[in-house]
Amino acid sequence: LALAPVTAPPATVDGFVKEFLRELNTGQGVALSRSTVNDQYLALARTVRHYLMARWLETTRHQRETKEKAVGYLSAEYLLGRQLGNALLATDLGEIAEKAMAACGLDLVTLRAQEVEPGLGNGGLGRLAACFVDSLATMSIPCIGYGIRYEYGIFKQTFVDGRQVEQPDTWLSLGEPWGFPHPEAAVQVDFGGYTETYRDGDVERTRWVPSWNVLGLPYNYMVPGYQNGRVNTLRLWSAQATKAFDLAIFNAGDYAEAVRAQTFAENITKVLYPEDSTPQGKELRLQQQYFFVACSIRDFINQVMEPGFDLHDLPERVTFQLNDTHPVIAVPELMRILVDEHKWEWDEAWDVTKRCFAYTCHTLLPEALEVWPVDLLGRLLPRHLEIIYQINDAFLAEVRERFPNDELRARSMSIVTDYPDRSVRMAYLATVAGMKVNGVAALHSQLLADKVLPAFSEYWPEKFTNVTNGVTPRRFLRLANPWLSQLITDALGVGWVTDLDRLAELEPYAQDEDFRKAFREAKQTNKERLYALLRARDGIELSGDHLLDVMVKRLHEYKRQTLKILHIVSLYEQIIHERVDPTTITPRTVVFGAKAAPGYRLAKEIIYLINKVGETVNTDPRVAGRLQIAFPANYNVTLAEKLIPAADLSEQISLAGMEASGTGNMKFALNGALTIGTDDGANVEIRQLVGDDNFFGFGMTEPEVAALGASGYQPGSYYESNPQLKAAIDLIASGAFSGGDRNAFEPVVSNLLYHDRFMALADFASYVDAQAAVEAAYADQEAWSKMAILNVARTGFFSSDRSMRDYLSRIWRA
Ligand code: 26Q
Repeated sequence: LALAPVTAPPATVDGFVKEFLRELNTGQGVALSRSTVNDQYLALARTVRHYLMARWLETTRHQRETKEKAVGYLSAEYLLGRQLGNALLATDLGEIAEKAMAACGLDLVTLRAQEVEPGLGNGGLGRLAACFVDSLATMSIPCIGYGIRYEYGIFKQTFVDGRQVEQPDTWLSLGEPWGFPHPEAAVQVDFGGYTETYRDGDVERTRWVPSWNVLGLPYNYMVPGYQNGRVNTLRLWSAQATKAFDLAIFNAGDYAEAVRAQTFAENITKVLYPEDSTPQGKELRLQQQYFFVACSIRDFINQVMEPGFDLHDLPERVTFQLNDTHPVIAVPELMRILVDEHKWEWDEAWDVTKRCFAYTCHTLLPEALEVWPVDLLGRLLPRHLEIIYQINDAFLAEVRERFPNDELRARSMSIVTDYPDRSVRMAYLATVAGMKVNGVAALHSQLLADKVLPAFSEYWPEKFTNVTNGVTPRRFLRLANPWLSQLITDALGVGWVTDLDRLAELEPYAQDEDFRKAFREAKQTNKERLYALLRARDGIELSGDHLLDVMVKRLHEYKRQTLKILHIVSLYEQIIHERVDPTTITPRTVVFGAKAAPGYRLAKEIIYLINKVGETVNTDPRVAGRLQIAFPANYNVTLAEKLIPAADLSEQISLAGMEASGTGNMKFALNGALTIGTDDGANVEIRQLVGDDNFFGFGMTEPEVAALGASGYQPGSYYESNPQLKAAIDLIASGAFSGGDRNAFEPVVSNLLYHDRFMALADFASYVDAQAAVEAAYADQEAWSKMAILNVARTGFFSSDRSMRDYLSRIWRA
């Protein structure tokens, strides 16, 4: 039998048309003349998939042959964004596809708009995972991304009378052309039950006797490198009922019970938890975590490694990178496999395990640190709980040996804590087990070591490192901003797409009048494209040649959308009370995008406030042409790709010491927006790189924040002593934005006046000054363009390719 190698269809317009029609006709059973846009989109996606397939098989074969060390990226979230555009770019088939569709009488842009993005993440952490797998594929580095195929991703946000209402995200309902199910590689995952000891020769061993199980069904997604012939794998797991489980019940004659059991199993991957901080200790969430991690470890050992592979070599073949603590249960799982199933000695197993994992922390907020109650863990994963205890005992014994008579220290480092309830601190487990621990920006890594895990960084100083986040220039510059990309390519050639440091060569162009003009034209084109989209998508009418001021990110008190709204209200108040000469005002359009966690009450009140302020401002003739506000619902990756390239001003205004890194900040700077920002997260590094003259910095520094907190912060004193601030808050409280209802915004107003945990009032004056500096700078368009171009030229550092090089040299190859 001749085994012909899998080959891609010919990369010609003709070849593409043939493949497309074959997909549509024989793949889907639809005639072109009778097909819907969705039929056409699906056929197009499957066509592009065919071009990738040969490369994917070749990548997998090559990997098996070379046995190169791989990265196993373990993440509960991947916020991928639309796939088609990226796949066309990676394969360089964009032009061919466009012509091929035209030959069929179809419009590629229309078909691309049909794709529903997989929103399998909440925000920054999930999008970071998607950028990282893109970079690894582009750099030809072996990586398998492991995660969860949620049936419902992040909810769809709608506004009803200005309030957020959530709708389920039915991303799979129109068909999903990018995922390949592999039922033959399904994995069983056990839960519950108890443990028991037994004699095995002359050793006593423990075994886990679980009480129920589910099946993990893998779906493969292709992760194409940028025009390099490489296609890595993203493997997302879907939960299914096991046959044995429901057969037994079926045979007992209880059909309804059997169906219920099936639903129970499939619940595990039903929906993404939409909280991205203050995690509730929900049992289903722990089930999700263990489910995907157990599937992934098993898959890597049994499917990815060659048969007969010696597990002692595992650390030479993989690093499992833990994307926050969500997958940390992988640590006791690997220990369980080695000790219980392979019957290794504890020390031998621990030596291998601790060389297989590294941990990335993404927060500083104490309430965002995951903690699992011992009774819950013990009920769901009794053997894992025992193993965690044993890891902790061995670790604390070591601590006590190194620091005798320092019980306070040992207790402060214990993985298991008794207060407020007996529970497991997952960040501590990850730190003890990981060979490295990293924060996601320089400032964050410093604070992580000094404030969150001080005892551990003292104990293992060499374990702690920083890797500043990055973003993929393919999606967020090349794809999202074709006009600026063309300008850059005209100046530098195409190499910058995979070598973003080359943007530095743009620096002299900031002095070039023609280049600046072309740069402004590109920005204008992006604004018009955005306004057309918002008109069609949301019925939002924006007009005029305004400064476009954008704040897009999850809604959180610490990110301080309220500070932004106070500034807007203040501008409005000054105009309507004729405190400013209207002709001196820089016309400004402010765009918000933000989802609130459904259970986060105050965040939802802030959304309501933004919408109501927008309604009032946008319909008040006194400010017409000077100030307008847009808050399109359901901010997601697809909208980000249109919004970010259009922005003039990027709002990065979190309280210093709270935002671990931010990655939106990087996307804006790379697209030539100037940042107004605090000294927080990666803003610090952006400011250093672009220079103080090209950055609008304001607000307290982290040490100043700490000092103010320690001295007893009183927001009321700022309200009393700053008339501009008082006027803004009073206007909100007066009912001016709520048809006279003085209670409408009471939760937000009283929180600001009496609590203000994130010190918005303390930074208000400084923020307003910085905004005035923005207006002055924007008045000189030539000078502004220079600053904007310098932002692009000096932020190549924030490519996620660079982040990957840092992970390689500091963690994966360390
Ligand atoms: C945990 C347990 C239970 C339920 C939900 C969660 C959960 C889910 C998502 C906790 C946190 C998240 C997401 C956190 C996140 O997105 N953090 C952001 O990570 C970015 C990438 O490093 C940073 O740039 C941001 O600063 C950080 O806020």
